[in-house]
Amino acid sequence: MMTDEEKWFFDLNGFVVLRNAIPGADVERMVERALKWHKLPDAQLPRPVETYGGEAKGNVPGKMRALCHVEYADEVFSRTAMNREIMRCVLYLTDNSPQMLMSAVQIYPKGSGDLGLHNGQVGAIRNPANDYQVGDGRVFATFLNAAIMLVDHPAGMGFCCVPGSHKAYFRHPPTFNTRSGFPIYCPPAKAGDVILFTENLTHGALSWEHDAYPRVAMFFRYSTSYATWSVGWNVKPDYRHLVSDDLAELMAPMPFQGRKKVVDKVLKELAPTT
Ligand SMILES: O=C(O)CCC(=O)C(=O)O
Repeated sequence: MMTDEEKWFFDLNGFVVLRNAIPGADVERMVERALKWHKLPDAQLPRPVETYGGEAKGNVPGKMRALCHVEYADEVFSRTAMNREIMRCVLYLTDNSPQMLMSAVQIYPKGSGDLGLHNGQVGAIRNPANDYQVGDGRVFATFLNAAIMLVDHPAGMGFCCVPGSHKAYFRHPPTFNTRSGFPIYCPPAKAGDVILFTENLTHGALSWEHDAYPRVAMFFRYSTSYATWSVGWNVKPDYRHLVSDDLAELMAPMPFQGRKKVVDKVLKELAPTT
């Protein structure tokens, strides 16, 4: 379900760019929702949407604001969480055991500042909840982030990473940062492109400095179904009726044995003749 070229690129770099994966009308709708909600304090947001980290810490003028749980508040987000291009890769990389962990639409005003480098493999022992393995012609990753660019990104702004750091052994020097130049890399991206990366990749973001529009990007995080991330990030019982049965199942944890019905359904859609 990933092409040989995608597997090669993902293994080498820790990310792959799925060009033009999101329909234009959905991109426009997500931007419209994000900018509308961003004008509001948390108390006026459609429940259960809320600012990541709480309003006091996460809604600071001039800084990036992440609005979470948006898949409950508008169908465009729940549809995109199960976008077939994203699912094609997430199912493959999790060995058909996915769990949608968390959503956030993020708004970055001009001058938002850099988002510091985080994650990256260090040493030989790997955390199974954020693992990366390759062997037997396969690639396996247990924690993935689908970063959907909702506006065109000029060179040198937005998502950046250290390609290959998902397989690093040494921690980068303490002085190394987003402004260190090579090997920092900022993949060029247009609205509708998805940068799908393993969370084991060292990544961050370069300050948004565009005059014409703020940066808007949507992040969906997926793990294996048998992992957990943080308490309280599974399907919200009070809002369960706002998402489809398929998405609710994708969001639910599931033990190591067995396979989610939604996985069989998506696999069938992806390869209807098998
Ligand atoms: O802004 C980006 O492109 C990266 C965001 C990120 O790394 C995060 O939210 O953890």
